[in-house]
Amino acid sequence: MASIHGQDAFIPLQYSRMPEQDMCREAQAFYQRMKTRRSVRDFSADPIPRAVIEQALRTAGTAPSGANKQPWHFAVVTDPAVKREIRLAAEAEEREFYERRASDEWLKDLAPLGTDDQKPFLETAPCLIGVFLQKFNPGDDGGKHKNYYTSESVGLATGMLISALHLSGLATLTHTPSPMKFLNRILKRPDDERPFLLLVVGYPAEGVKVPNISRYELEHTCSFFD
Ligand code: IYR
Repeated sequence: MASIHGQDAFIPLQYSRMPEQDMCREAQAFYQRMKTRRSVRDFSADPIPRAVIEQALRTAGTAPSGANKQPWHFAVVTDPAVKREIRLAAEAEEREFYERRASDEWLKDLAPLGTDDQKPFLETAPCLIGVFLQKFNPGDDGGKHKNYYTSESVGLATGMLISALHLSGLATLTHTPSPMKFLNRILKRPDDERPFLLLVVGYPAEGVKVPNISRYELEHTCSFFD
């Protein structure tokens, strides 16, 4: 068989077919667990296990990516001083957003969420994960090579990260202060990386409430060509 760097180019897939009954049960069980995931904006200050974060990041790293370039970087923050710096920078941007940049329509769409320019959760939550997108990679020659389908790849990895954290018993908020270039400075990432989003991670605050919103039925989001 062809080999690269002394390794087989292809290896057998680890896979065994499941009985249909088990497939349906697994699909149903996964949905039942995933549908309880909600974005949370009020976090407990209790610390969370580092091992859970690391394992969830490994899961994120199994996402498919363009040409397997894995064009992501995750900056994990638990240092209170760094969290504070991020909060202050994010709130400055959000003030601009709520007072000037956001259109009336956008503000109307956000009203049910009850959000404003105050982001105390950026300090309260025990962990923030800055997700960065790498448009380029150094490659084996140390040059500057373009990555492929980077938004899709990083979006997929982030979705898997959120799922892994949720199934491990942690709450998350996908936060997108805009613009968030300040994250490059604070988290010491190179200029050609794009801050993709800021994931807030922790236990939900005791008795936290979430917006009373619902998800579309399949009829609304899917079409079938059987
Ligand atoms: N970044 C702002 C506004 C905001 C925008 C969207 I789209 C949301 O789904 C939620 C919030 C903020 O975090 O308040």
